[in-house]
Amino acid sequence: MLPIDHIGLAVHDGKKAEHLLNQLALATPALPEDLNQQGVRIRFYGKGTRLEILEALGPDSAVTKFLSKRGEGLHHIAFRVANVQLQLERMHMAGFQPLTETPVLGADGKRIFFLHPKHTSGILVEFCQPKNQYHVRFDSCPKLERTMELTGHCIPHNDAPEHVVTAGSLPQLCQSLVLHNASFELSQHNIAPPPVPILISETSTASHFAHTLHERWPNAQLAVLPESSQYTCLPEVLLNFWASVKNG
Ligand code: MC0
Repeated sequence: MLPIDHIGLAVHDGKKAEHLLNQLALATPALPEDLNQQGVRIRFYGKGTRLEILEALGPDSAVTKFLSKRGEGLHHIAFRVANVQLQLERMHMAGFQPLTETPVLGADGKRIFFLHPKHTSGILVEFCQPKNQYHVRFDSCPKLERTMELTGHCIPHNDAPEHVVTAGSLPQLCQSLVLHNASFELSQHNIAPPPVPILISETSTASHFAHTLHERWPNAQLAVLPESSQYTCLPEVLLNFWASVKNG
C-alpha cells in the first residue's frame, strides 16, 4: 500500500488546535507555513504519517467553504507517491476526477493534486510527491527496490545514480554505497573500501560476516536487523543515511 503521508484536519483556530493536541498527545507542531496558493495556514505534527492542521487564510479559501458547510474535522487523506504526474495520469485513466490538470505546489515544497470526493466515497484524497528524493541504482535486490520505491522518496535510476544499493558487485562511481545482504561474499576477500560513505545492511543471521567486514571497513555504518523486520526497518535507515550524505 502507498504510505499515508498525512491526514489533513480543518479547524477554525490553529492556536486552539495546538493547545488541544498538546493536551491530548503532548504534540508540538513544526513551524506554521502559509500556502497562499491554497489559502491555508498549515501546522504539521508528528513523524511518519503526520497530522496536518489546516486553517483558512481568507474568505476564498477552500477551507473556509469546507468549515461553513461541514464544520471542523477530517478534510483529506494524502498518499505519498514517487511520481505524482504519473499518478495523476493513472487516476484520470481509472475514471477519477483530478481537481487540477497538473500537480501544484503543496506544503513543504511537495507537488500535489486532489481527487474530487464524489468519486472517492466522500473523502477528499490528495497525492503528494516529496521534495526530498534520491536517485538510486539497485543491483540485484528487487525486493528492496520495490520497498524503497513505495516510500515515495526513492527513484530507481540506472544511468547516473546518486546512490547505489548492491547485493553483488561494487560500483565504479557513486556518492554513497549500501551493501545489502552482501557481507558474506565481501568478507571472504580483502578488498579496499570504495572512497564514499558506506552502509552495511545485513540480517542478524549473517551478523558475523557483517562484523568481520566492518572491522576491515571501520568507517562504514552498520545496520544489522532481524530477518523478519529487515524490510520494515530498512527504509528509514536508508533514508536517514542518504540524508546524512546529502548534508555532508
Ligand atoms: C467539499 N466536499 C468535501 C470536501 N470539501 N467532501 C469531503 N472532503 C472535503 N474536504 C463536498 C461538499 O460538501 C459537497 O458535497 C461536494 O464535496 C462538492 O462540493 P461543491 O460545493 O460542489 O464544491 P466545493 O466548492 O465545496 O469544492 C470542493 C472541492 C474543493 C473538494 C472541489 O474544496 C477543492 O478543490 N479542494 C482541493 C483544494 C483544497 O482543498 N485545498 C485546501 C487544502 P455535497 O454532498 O454537498 O455535494 S491544501 C492542502 O492541504 C495542501 C497545502 C497540502 O496538503 O499540501
